Amino acid sequence: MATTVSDFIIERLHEWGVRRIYGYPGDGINGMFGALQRAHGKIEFVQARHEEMAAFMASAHAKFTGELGVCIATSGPGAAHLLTGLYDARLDHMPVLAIAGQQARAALGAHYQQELDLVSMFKDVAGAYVQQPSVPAQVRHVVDRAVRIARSRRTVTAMVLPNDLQELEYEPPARKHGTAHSGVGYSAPEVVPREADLKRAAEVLNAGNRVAMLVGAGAMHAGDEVVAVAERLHAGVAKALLGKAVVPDDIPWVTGSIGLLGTKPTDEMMSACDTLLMVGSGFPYSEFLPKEGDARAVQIDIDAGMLSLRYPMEVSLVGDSAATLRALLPLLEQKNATNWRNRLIHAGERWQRVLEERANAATSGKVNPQRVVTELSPRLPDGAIVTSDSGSCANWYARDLKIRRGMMCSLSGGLASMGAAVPYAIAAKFAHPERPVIALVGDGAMQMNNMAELVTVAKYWRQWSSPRWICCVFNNEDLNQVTWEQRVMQGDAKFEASQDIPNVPYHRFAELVGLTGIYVDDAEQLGDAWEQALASPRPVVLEVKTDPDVPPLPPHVTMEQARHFARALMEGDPDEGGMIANTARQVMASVIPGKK
Ligand SMILES: Cc1ncc(C[n+]2csc(CCOP(=O)(O)OP(=O)(O)O)c2C)c(N)n1
Ligand SMILES: [Mg+2]
Repeated sequence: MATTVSDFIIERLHEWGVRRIYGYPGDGINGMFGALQRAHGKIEFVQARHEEMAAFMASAHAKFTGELGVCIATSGPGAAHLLTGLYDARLDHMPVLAIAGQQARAALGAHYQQELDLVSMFKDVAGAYVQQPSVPAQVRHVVDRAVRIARSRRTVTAMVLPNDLQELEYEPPARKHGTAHSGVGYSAPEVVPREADLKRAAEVLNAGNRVAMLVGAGAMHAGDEVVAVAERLHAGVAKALLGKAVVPDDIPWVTGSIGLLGTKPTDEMMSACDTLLMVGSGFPYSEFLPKEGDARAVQIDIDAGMLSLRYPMEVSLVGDSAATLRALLPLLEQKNATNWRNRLIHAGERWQRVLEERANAATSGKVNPQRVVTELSPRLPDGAIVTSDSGSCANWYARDLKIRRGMMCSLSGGLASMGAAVPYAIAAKFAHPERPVIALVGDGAMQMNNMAELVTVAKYWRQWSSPRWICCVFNNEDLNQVTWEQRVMQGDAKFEASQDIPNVPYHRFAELVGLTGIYVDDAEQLGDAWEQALASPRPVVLEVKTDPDVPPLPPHVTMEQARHFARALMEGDPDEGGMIANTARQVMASVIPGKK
């Protein structure tokens, strides 16, 4: 049988190193699925329940492997479903290729069934490269450029394939005018700034007495270099949400997360430092960085577009984080900032006591959600991968989960989309089947789409070399993160019509689809439940009945936020009683550790 355009594309993607594609079929993309089948597993196809989930999986594949993530969907609705997952990859700078079907070339422009203008639709999310080839000889360079551009710019690209084109016989481009002759292959350069710029950066850093570092996902492969530079500068290290796994939390001068989901030691460090070194982070909220002018600052980023954006930098270095830190190190003088270091270490110890108090504070009948994570943290097996959804659990993930060396973790950062934790955890397991994988998920996010992806886990888990895969559901019958945002940011009482969500027995749903379900409604059972889940011979849904009245407090509560909260109470919040008692306990734990 002649090689079709689709056979050629699959073969070419294989040459590019693609070994797995996430997606969902449909008649707009059947040619490609036929070719996938004929390739006899050279590229594995993983079937998600929904194309958005397939795109989240592709994004997570890129995050957990450093490789290109690939997702595939049919024309019209399938392609449209991909968008949110693709935006997740785009905003977190992940290389992802989307392959979408399209109606036959002769029907295009005819208001045909399932005909959308997909090139225009993808133009924003995959603006770096989106093409709809119209003849076989065009396909080779479209594949090559789509992959090379996605990888080199760490972004999303898209290929839209008319269904009749997919089935045509493949033709290489003829040697004549008006054709392109492309090849396979890309290796990332090691980008290091010029010596003169490194020296300018070193001068700023050497002059400081109280250095703060902020590291993000761009420093993920530079953990050792971050530690070496921090030791030389006697700096403290804060971590942006996506940079949580860059350095372990058991280092006493690692101050933890930053921002609304941040820690008090980070907040203190950022307001007291005289020098800031930011590495591989696009952390968005400038108000959590030093006040403009209070600190001299240096930033390292591989993407010049992300430089000097959140804080006016004195020296902006374009470079790979690991290579640039290595080049910088010999230019840095050993500091002896013992007071600064001790101040950070003491702040860290105080904060740890606050977190413990907050997690152990009594709640009104239901489980304190912080405790779910503080009980997991010390039980995390080596090499575990943790994902979190967007919702109040992201607060506990950011603050209470202690990452050790060799672990990985991620979430939908820039897009902060609900519904990413389970598809992320599925992609993590496909990429690293031997590692334990744990997803932390709110009940709203379960209902939105994560529940359906449990069916995907049930379909595939027997293929994984280790079955250890856990989805922990925080069942608070509330869209809690937003309920608190409405109270604290807007001063509005809880709007039950928009915030209450139905109670669903997630653990029983798990059993229904063939997984193990565990239910916990008493904090004292949490430790055993985690141990049981981690030892389970099949994947587990651990459902915990958590208290929605525990406030996900920012590191410091501003007067304006306190006023809004008071106004929400005066408006008559339906959860007033539990909320006031819990908030008081949580705030007291921060003000005077030891007093409840
Ligand atoms: C796709 C999407 N829709 C809406 C939001 C806004 N949002 C952020 S968190 C949240 C509530 C999540 O509720 P749940 O999953 O139950 O977690 P909880 O906060 O209750 O722990 C909402 C609605 C979002 N981030 N993403
Ligand atoms: Mg909830």
